[in-house]
Amino acid sequence: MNLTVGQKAAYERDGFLVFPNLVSPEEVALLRSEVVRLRDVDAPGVVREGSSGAPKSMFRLHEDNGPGASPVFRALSRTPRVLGVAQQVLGERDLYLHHSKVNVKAAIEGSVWPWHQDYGSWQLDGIQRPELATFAVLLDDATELSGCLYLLPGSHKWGRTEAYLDTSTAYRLWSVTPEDMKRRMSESPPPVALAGKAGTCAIFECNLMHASGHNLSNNDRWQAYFCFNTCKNRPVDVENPRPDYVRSTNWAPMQPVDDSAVLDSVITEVV
Ligand SMILES: O=C(O)CCC(=O)C(=O)O
Repeated sequence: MNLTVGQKAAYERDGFLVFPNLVSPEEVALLRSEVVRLRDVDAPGVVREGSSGAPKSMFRLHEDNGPGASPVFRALSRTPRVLGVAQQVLGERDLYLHHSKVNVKAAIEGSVWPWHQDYGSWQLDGIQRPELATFAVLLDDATELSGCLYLLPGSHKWGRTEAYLDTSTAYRLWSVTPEDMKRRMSESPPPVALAGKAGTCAIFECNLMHASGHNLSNNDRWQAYFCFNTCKNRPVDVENPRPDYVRSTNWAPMQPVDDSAVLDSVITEVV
């Protein structure tokens, strides 16, 4: 899938692009069945929250080994629609996934993601330059009530903003302080809600401010994320690196597959 000149200019200006209906209803159904298959797996890459112990995040779906491995998510991450778009916005052919995950924002209980830049965490992983992009896939119809993602247009141009470790949510997150965000937002265009039908996708720059609210609806809000880095920007060694499921050490360039590979993928036994 080739981005148009207009799309490339919009990514440069706003820091994100949205693609309605990029993933078909049949593909969404298959991806959702994978989330159901994997959500009870007891793996280090599953972060739970709430009285139900529902997963908040399930990591490392894209590899071909490990308890959370999914051939369907792996295939999707390598299609021209996903890998190809990431290659174009990052201007590099050789990419790998720093991590992949599904955020399962459970009905009523699924909680907030404070305003943050992904590079706030990834810099601490030893990644030297903000040359990453995150590809998001809506696996439900996402609404403002169900805690859809918000993107702040143009905020990637601010560069790195000082982050603090917010420990108030199930997933400890390097976030931007409320004071900084209030000041920044008073000078910025309004946030854009990534609300829409299941199968809608977006790609956003790693310094783009984004956040989402609590899920007050009676439906879960499931969303997949593929976080692409360029192979030449792989992290340098750091003391006490985060686990492999969130800071991948598989830096081999991803090999593309056809778009049809998602529906063609079969569940094979994983090691
Ligand atoms: O899924 C969400 O609502 C937000 C996730 C997010 O911002 C992140 O994982 O960095």
